[in-house]
Amino acid sequence: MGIVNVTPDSFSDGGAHLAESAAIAHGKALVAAGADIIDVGGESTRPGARPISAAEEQARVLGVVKNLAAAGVVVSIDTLHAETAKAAAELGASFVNDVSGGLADPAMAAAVADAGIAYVIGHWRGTPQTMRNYADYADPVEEVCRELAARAAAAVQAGVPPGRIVLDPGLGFAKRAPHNWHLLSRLDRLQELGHPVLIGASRKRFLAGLVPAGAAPSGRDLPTAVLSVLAAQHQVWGVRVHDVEMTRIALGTWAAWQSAAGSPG
Ligand code: PMM
Repeated sequence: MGIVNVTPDSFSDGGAHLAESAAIAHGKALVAAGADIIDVGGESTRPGARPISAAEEQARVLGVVKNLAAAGVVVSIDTLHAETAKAAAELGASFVNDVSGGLADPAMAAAVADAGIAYVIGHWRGTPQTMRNYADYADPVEEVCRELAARAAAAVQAGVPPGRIVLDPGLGFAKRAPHNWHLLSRLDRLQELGHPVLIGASRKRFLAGLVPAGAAPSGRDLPTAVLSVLAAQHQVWGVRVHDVEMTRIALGTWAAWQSAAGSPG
């Protein structure tokens, strides 16, 4: 899943694709680089980000969704707003990616059910403004699994078929670095919830300690690619990344190793 943030303020690539034409071109370039899905978002959810209205968000993203879907791209709409999810689905989006798992907008799950598309349910606590205060876990893996299972059950209750639900542990959302690493080390536990798992580690702050001090967020693409291979080895359904080309090279390297294993050469 390649990321197109049509935002002025995302931590990782804010402002780079704010013009509609630039965002569309970037989405197409990510497909050419090997992305299967393009995730289009108009609202930054980094800690402390300013919330925006559904109308402001739609002005940023709907033209991008419409153009990419019309070009045959599988589009995911990254939104907290049910109204934006509905509008994007009408324009051809195939997935709603809601990092709040339906907590931000109580109308979200029903909107996804009505639209008949797939639903990526992320784990978070609080809001981007308050989530730092909720990064407190006795057992991060069990607590995230329990809370994600509850969000999935609420979505099913609202009419989303279980087979259309993808779960995402929400790395960095109300989580400190050790929480993220614990979750990555127990992907098997997340998978036991019975849904495909999506991982969004790309360029996140918990990777900063692995690269030279002061490196730009894009300097975290190498540890992101390594994580993508490790996640693939654990049979995750998808990885949400900025640098699709590097991810494809990393996954291709792993696949070459895999395909040689067990063959006589
Ligand atoms: N992270 C961000 C935004 N959307 N969606 C999913 N499903 N999972 C994530 O981890 C996730 C997300 C924040 O990162 P960005 O600002 O680089 O897009």
